[in-house]
Amino acid sequence: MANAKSVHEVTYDLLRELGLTTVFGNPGSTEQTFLSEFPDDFTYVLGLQEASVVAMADGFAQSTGKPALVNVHTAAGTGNATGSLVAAYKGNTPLIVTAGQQTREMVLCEPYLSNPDETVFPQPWVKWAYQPARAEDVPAAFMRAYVLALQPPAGPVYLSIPLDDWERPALGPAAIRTASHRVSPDVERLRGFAERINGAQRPALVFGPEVDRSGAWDAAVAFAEKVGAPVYSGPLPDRASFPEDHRLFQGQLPMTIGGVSEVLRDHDVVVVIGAQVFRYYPYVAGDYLPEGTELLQITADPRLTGAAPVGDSLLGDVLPALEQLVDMVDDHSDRQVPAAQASTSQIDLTGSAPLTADAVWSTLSTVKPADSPLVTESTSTLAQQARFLPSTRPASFFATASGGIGWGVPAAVGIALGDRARGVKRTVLATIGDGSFQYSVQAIWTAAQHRLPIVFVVMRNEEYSILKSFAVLEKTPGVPGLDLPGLDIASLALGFGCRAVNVDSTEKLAHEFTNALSADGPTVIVVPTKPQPIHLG
Ligand SMILES: Cc1ncc(C[n+]2csc(CCOP(=O)(O)OP(=O)(O)O)c2C)c(N)n1
Ligand SMILES: [Mg+2]
Repeated sequence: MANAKSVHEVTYDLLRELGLTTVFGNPGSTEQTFLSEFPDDFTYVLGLQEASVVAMADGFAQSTGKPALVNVHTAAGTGNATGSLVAAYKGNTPLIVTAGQQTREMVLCEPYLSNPDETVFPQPWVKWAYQPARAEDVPAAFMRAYVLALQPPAGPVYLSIPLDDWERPALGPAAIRTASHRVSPDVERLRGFAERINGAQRPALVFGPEVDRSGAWDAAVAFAEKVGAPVYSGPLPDRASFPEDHRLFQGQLPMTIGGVSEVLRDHDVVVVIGAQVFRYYPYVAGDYLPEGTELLQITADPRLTGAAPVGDSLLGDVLPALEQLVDMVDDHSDRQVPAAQASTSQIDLTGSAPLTADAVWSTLSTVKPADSPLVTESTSTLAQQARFLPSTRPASFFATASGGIGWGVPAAVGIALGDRARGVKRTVLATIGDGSFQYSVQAIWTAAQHRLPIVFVVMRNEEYSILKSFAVLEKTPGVPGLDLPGLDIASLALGFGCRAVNVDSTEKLAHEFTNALSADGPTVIVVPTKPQPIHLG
């Protein structure tokens, strides 16, 4: 055993084989034994707080379509990371999150900065949490973590590794394994679904984030066109899954039980593909489905088949499901589908500050390059985004899957890093509320250090605007803590090393946005905006 490789060497060999050569992290004393002798062909992406570290890795994995590797500091770092883990779990992002642990010699007596109950702490937001029973098991534990992270439904996994494991002799080279990334649907049941779709008079389709994630955008279009049915997006999507300028597209379903039921009233069969039934948010009572409407669901996630309150479900990856289903359904491509009702609300394009949400989004629609992906976390202006900047391409729309804010800024950074890693040149547009901008603000430092092509447009309405609309819905006057005075966001951005500019008119917004497109690094554009009250019921 004198010349045996160390656990450190064998693990790095394995990570290299698996293509996991980018480590997103924030280091501590318990991680330095892993990071020691960091190989030249690996990249360490430093995030200044763990919420940013994990959400950057999430964006990176979503851009590259591959798992990403994270390293955080024992219990304290895991705690900071947890909000972002929730989003990765809900968004089916394959992440291998590692954390250091105090040395095995001392761990029983709970030294400073140890991670007791290390496999319990990240639950339930990881698919698997493990601390190897022996140092020699570390490489194989990584292999198992990789397989589990990718296997449907994909998601984060967690490894806690005692700091003294890395220098121990390894058992030998790690066994490299593969596992399937897709689980095919049961064909018999798919045929049954096809028959019910063929028997429908007025079917409707609802597509959700799994469609885009599984590369099924074109398959969804082909299926919808053959069925000749109106298409909705599930509520609060974290990815767009259908061209939102397509003649069949009707918009997003409402976020409430009552609202969804109302919209689906005229349909006899509703087919939900790659989405939860449904991602409800405010409680507005009603029937889950209108009388006489049947619901069919196809998803790769057994939690979502379980959570559906109504309907019949089929478990399986949506790409093979759509590819098979399209050959099983009758051709109704000539069925008349009325175009979506365009919003009739008046557009307020007030040209000087504070700008309306309409003015900001319509201006962005005139200057955003067609290939720029949109990352959005501007909670009170979802309607303006849908109206002025619909998604028309795959892998071009990203939002938090959990509803926790503080995901958008670091995710935009990760997406830009992922684009660069796979050789794609495009500028990321991140539209962020002034409240949401603060939660993981330090991610913009990473963007500046890597000179990433990102334009952050921060809507400075000086409040948590959506929560004021919730106060109306919930009839809760007098809630404190909803105003945000005294934040100089451009100065913050400058302090983190970004270009930053305040704009006070639509012309200046357009001008600065265009300048930012050719800048060598990220720009933060701060736009004073009028609060945007919305009707949530
Ligand atoms: C981690 C987290 N904390 C708190 C909330 C509750 N919350 C939802 S929206 C919101 C305010 C968002 O404000 P801003 O980004 O300024 O957008 P606006 O509503 O003003 O458009 C808050 C605090 C949340 N969703 N996630
Ligand atoms: Mg705000």
